[in-house]
Amino acid sequence: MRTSQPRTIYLSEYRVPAFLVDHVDLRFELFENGARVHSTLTVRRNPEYPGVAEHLELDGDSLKLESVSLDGIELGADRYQDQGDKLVVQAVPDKFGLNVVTWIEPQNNTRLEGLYKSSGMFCTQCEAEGFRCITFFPDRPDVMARFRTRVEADREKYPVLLSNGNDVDRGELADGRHFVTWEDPFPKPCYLFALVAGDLVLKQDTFTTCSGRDIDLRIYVEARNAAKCDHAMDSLKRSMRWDEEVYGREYDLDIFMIVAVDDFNMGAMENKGLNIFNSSCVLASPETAADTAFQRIEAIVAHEYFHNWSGNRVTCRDWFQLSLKEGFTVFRDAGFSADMGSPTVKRIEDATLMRTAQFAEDAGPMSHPVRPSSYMEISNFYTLTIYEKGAEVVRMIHTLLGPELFRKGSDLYFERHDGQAVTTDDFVKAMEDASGRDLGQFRLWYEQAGTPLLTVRDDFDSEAGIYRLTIEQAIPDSPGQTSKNPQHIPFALGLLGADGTDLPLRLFADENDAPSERVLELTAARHEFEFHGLSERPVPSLVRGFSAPVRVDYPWTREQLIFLMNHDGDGFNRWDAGQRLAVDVIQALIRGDEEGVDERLVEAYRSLLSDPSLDQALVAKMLQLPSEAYLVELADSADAQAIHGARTRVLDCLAQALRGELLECYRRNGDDGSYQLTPEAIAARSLRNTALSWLLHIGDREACGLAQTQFQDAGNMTDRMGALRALVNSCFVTEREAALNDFYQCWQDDPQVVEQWFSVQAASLQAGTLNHIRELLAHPAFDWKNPNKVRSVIGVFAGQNLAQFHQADGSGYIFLAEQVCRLDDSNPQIAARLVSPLTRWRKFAEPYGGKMKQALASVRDKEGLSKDVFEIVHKSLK
Ligand code: 0A1
Ligand code: ZN
Repeated sequence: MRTSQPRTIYLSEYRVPAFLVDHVDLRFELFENGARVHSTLTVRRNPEYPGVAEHLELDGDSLKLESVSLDGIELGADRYQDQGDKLVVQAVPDKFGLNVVTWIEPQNNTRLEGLYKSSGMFCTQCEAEGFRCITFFPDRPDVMARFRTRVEADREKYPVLLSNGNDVDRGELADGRHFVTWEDPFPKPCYLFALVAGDLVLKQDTFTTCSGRDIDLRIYVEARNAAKCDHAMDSLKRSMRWDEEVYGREYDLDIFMIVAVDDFNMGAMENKGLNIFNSSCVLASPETAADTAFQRIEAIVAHEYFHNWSGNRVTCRDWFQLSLKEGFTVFRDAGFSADMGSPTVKRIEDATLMRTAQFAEDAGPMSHPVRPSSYMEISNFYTLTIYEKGAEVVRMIHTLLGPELFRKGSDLYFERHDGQAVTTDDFVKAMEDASGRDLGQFRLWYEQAGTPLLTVRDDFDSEAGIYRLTIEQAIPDSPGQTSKNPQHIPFALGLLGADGTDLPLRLFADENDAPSERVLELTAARHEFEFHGLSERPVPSLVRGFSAPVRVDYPWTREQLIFLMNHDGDGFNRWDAGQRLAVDVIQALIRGDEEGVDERLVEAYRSLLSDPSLDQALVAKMLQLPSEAYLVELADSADAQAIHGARTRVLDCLAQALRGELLECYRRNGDDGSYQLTPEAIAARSLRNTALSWLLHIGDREACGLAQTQFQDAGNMTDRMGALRALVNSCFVTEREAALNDFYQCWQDDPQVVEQWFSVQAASLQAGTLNHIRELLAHPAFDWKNPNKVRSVIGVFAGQNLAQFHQADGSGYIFLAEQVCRLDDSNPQIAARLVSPLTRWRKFAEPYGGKMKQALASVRDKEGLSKDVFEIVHKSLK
C-alpha cells in the first residue's frame, strides 16, 4: 500500500510566481540510449511577488541532473539541492542566466508524459505537468517565456526534426547527425512546448488568411499513412476560415504543423504551431474509418486549432482555470461542427454525452465544479465537467447575451488578455463589460458542482385563459458542498396548441406580438410564470435545445410525449420526447408495472421508419433507443441485468413488429457507391445499419444474408463495420466467426482498423465475452504499452458493455481491478481513467454495488499506487 498520502493542492493557496523566465534556450541531443537536454533560462525576479524569495525553485520529475551553471559559472553542489521533484538554487541574484543539463530516457518512458518514443519516433506531451520530465523548470502556466529549441539527432533515423514556431537554422554535424533550430516568437507556458524527431512524410497545403498571409500547412505521418491525411487537412482549412468568420481570429505564425503518433494518452494536444495528435484522431480514409471517426477528426482538428487563441494566446493562470480554455474551446468546436453538419444532430449528441456521462460524473464521488478548488493530480481533472459542462456554461452566456453581444465579449476578452495567463472570472468579466449584463449570480455555475434539478408543474385556468408554470430548482449536495444557492438558468420554453403549432407566450394579458418561444431566466429557488390569452391547455416544450445542463422533472403523459415527438417546433425536443417515451416504457418493464411493450411506442417508431418526408438525420437519431448507460444514470439503484433485459425486450418487440418497415428502410437507404459526409448521407448509412442490427438482433435469416453481402461488398468502413457489428451481436455463430476472421486477415496491418476490430468484440453482447476479452489481451496485435489498444479492449468492455461487465459474481470487476493494477505501474494516467466504472458502485443495486466496492478496495491496497489512481480510488471509497 502507498505509505504517504499525496499532497492536495488548493486554489486558495495560489501565489504569483517568485521568478519569471523571459527566454528559454533548449538543446536536445537525442540518442538511442537517452537524451541530453541543455536548458538555459533567462530569469528575473517577479516585481509582483510579495516578499523576497531567496532561492529559485524549479520543478522536476525523473531527471538525472548533470550540471547547474549560473551566469556561465558551474555551481558546486553546496549551491543547489536536487530534491528529485525540485531543484533549489540558493541565493540567486535579481536577474541571471541559469544553465541546467539533464539526462533523460525517452525510450523507457511508458507514462507518455514528457519526451518519449512512439513507433521509433521521439515526441512530447507536456500538458499538464510533463515539461518537468524533460528539464527542471517552473512548470506552471503563468510562467510564459520565448522558446528557442535546437534538436540534434541521427540524420538517417530522424530526418524530420520539429519544434514550435519557425525553423531558423539547420545543418550537418559529425557522425551522421544533423540539427534544426526552431524559434517561437510568442511567449508561452511550458505545457505548450513540443518536439518531434522521426522518419515522417509530409502532406502539405496552404491557407491564405483574411489579411492575405499565406500559411504553410503540414501534416507529418509515417509513410504508410500518407493516404489518410486529406480529411484532417480539409478540416483544418475549414476551421481556419470559420474562426476568422465567426470569431474574427486569424492564425499568427507562418507555419502550422500536425503530427500523428500512435502512442498517446489523450486525443490530441494544441502545442503552439505543432499540434500532436493520437493517430486515431487524425488519420482517416473511407475504407478504414467510420463516419463517427470522420466527425471526431473534424471536431478535434478544429478544437486543437481553435486553442491557438482560446488557450495559447490567452492561457490559464493555474490549472484550476482549466475550463477557461477547455470549456470555451469545446463551445467553439461545437459551433463549428454544428455549422459544418446538422445543428440539431450535433446538439443531440452533446446533450446525450452530458446527460449520460457528465451528469453521472457530477453525481458521483469525483464530482467537482467547473472551476475546482482542490486536486491531488491535475491529470485526473481533464473531465467531462471541465470540458463539456464548461462548454455548456459558455453556451448559456451566449444564450443570455445573444450572438452579437457574445461576440463583443469574446473580442474584448482576446484583446484585453492577449499574451496573458488568466482566470475564468476574467472571461466572465469581459462578457459582462462588453454586454452591460450582470453575471454575478451566473458565476455560481463555475463554483458549485452538481446538476440542478428543475421540478416543473403547471395548471390551466380555462375561465381566465391563463396557463401557470411553477419551476423550482434544487442542486444536490456534492463532496465538500452542501446547501447550494440557486443558479442563474436560461430556460427556453414553447407552448404547443392542439393543432401542434407554437402559441404566443403572453406574459401580460394585453401583450401584442408576443414571441412563440422565450428564454425565461431562473434566478430564484421558485418561480411562477403566467401565460395569458390561451383558449386551451397547451402542451409545454421545456428547456428547448437543452438550453441549460439541468434535469427536468415534469409529469408528461405518454400522449403528450407522442404529440411532442410529432409536432414540437424544436427538433431537439422532438427527439427528447421520443427518448422520454422510450425511457418510460423501459422503466415500467423494469419495475414490473407493465407486462408488455406499449403499442404506442411501436406505432411511434413505425411512423418514424416509414415517413421519408421527415428529416432523416433526426429520424436516424430518434431511432436510437436510450442507452443502457443513460438508463443506469436515471435509476436510483441500478440493476444492470434488469436494465439490459428490459431494453432488450423493447428492441425485440420493435424489431419483430416492424420487420417489414425495417427491411424497407434498409432497401430505401441502400449504398449508392459514393462516400459523402453530408448529414443526409450519414443519416442514410446510420438508418440502414440500425435496420440491419435490429433485424439481426431477432435472428432474421434474410437480414443475416444482407449483412454478409454488405460486409463483403461495402465500399466504406461505416457499412463494413455496421454489418460486422450486427453479425457479432447476432445468434449466427458461424457467420459471425467467419466475418471476424476475414476482417482481421484483411486489416491486420492497420492499427486504427485493428482497434475497431478489438472494440466490436469488447462490446459484444454474447455470453462469455469476459473469457474472450482475456483471449484478446493475449492476441499478438494487443499491446499493453499502447493506450488505444488498452482502451479498445478493456475500456470498451468496462465502460460500454453493461451486461457483460456487470456479472452478478463480480468477475468483470475483479478483471478490471487486475488490469488497472497492472497498468498503474507503466501508465498511471491510463490506469486512472480505466478505473472509473468501478467508482460508480453506489449507483448499483446488490450484488453489483458491493462487489464493485470490493474490487475498488483491492486496487486501493496495491503496493506503490500512483498518485493518479490513489486520488480516484480514495475519493470513491470515502
Ligand atoms: N489540451 C488537450 C488535451 C490534453 C490534455 C491533457 C493531456 O495530458 C494530460 C494531453 C492532452 C485538448 O484539450 O485537446
Ligand atoms: Zn482542449
